[in-house]
Amino acid sequence: MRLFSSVGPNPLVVRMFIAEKGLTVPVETVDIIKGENRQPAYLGRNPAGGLPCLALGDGSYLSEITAICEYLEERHPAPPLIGTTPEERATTRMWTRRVDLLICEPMINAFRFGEGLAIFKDRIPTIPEAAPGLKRAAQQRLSWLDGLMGGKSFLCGNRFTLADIMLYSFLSTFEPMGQPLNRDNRNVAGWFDRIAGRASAKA
Ligand SMILES: N[C@@H](CCC(=O)N[C@@H](CS)C(=O)NCC(=O)O)C(=O)O
Repeated sequence: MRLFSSVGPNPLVVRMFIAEKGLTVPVETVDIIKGENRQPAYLGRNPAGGLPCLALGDGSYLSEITAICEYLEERHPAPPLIGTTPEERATTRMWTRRVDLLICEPMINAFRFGEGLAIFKDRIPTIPEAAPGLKRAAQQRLSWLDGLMGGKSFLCGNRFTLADIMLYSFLSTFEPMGQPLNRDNRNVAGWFDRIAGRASAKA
């Protein structure tokens, strides 16, 4: 296997997942600021153009972070980061999808349409006027999440999972780029600091 990686929250999700699994996967860095990922060589691996992308070694490539992490979990079940029972796996997928749709996607689109507009305006459809509203929507959902996190160590209770990795990767990436963590959300802030203390957070 070989991981095509870059700056940004999506590749960080997969690098953290790999680190938590204790796997060693060679990494090739692609320069997304210069648009190397929008050139034919990379589009041949992932026609959607996004990073990361996992080369499986048989000539095939996987992209989309949840698909890559599901694949790695099936190939390397221990330690479980999605789950060992149908109930655990479904609960992880529920929280992963919630944080993805309600928080991570608004955050990253706010960046693409705001601070990152110069990079993205000629690559994807952008809606600059939506950036402030998307930031507000993500913050409102974080406050909603805060109300559900009391007494919980992780999004799935006492299990550290892909859902935590995903939310942490996005919050930590955008914290210094126009979307700071609101520390009034004490449960989320405590959770964030716990995840930041894991060795994988530096992956
Ligand atoms: N839905 C994709 C998103 C991939 C994505 O947007 N990656 C960003 C890096 S965080 C990227 O490649 N941005 C540069 C570009 O789109 O040109 C996934 O799950 O991997």
